[in-house]
Parts: sequence; structure tokens; C-alpha cells
Amino acid sequence: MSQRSLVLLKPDAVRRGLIGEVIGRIERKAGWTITALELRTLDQDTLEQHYGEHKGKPFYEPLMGFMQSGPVVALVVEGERVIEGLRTLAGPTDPIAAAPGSIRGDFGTIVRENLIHASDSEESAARELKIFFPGLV
Ligand code: IDP
Ligand code: MG
Repeated sequence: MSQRSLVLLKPDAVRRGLIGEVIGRIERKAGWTITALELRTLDQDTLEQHYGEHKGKPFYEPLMGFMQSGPVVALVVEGERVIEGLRTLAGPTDPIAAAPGSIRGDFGTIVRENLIHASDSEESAARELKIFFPGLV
């Protein structure tokens, strides 16, 4: 089942020079294709739409600040079971709990600065793709 997912390489990944490393892992998955890619600095409005489900939680405001602390790489990835597959590639939210071999497990230590966002369901993907790539057909 071919799907589309919205991926963000967070400001920590960009700052640390890990764009190539992370995108390389995505590219090496057979049959997955990057169909849009852009380096951009996110504004508050975009982030409120993207992370609206977390509004009011203790980590929300620091997350907003962090996500605006530098540019992110936003990309669209298409392919077989790409939503589930990217979540596996990323690892769980807490990088210390994430297995070595996953992106968060290999490179992260701080929950907030966990390098990557990937849509968690088809519904989220559709919603997030509209926010970041509204021109996509
Ligand atoms: P996810 O990115 O694995 O889907 P979510 O629960 O949707 O995780 O949280 C969104 C983002 O908010 C996380 O990726 C992480 O950057 C941050 N975050 C989530 N929980 C915490 C927390 O307990 N402390 C600090 N930051 C958090
Ligand atoms: Mg999430």
C-alpha cells in the first residue's frame, strides 16, 4: 500500500550536520521516494497547526521555541507502508528509550531534541501535508 508521509528534520538535526545522514537512511529504503524537499524556518502559526494536539501540555511552549530555533528540512516521502516504516526508522519519542539503529536511538539524548518528525497515521499525514505542502496534488 503506497502512502505519503510528512517528515521534518528538526533544528537540532540541521544544526548538527545530520541532514545527509538522516535523508540517506530514508533513501536507502527500497522503493521509497522523496517527492518534495525544502529547508525552511517555521513560524508560530505553522507550528500551532502542526502541534495543535499538544497545546496545554508542559512541553508545548519549549517545543514551539525549539522548533523555531533554526531551519528545518521538510520533506514528503512516498512509498510502501512509509508511515509505519518512518516511525520505525525514527524510533520512539524518547531517544534514550529508542533502540540503537534507529535515528533517535543513534543520535539523540533529549526528548524534545529528537531529530525527526514523521506522521503517525494516514489521517495525520493528510493533515500535515496540507500544512507544509498545500500545493501538493
Ligand atoms: P512524536 O514526535 O514521537 O510523534 P509526540 O508525542 O507527538 O511525539 O510529541 C511531539 C514532539 O514533542 C516530540 O517529538 C518531542 O520533540 C516533543 N515532546 C514530546 N513529549 C515530550 C516531553 O515529555 N518532554 C519534552 N518534549 C517532548
Ligand atoms: Mg506525534
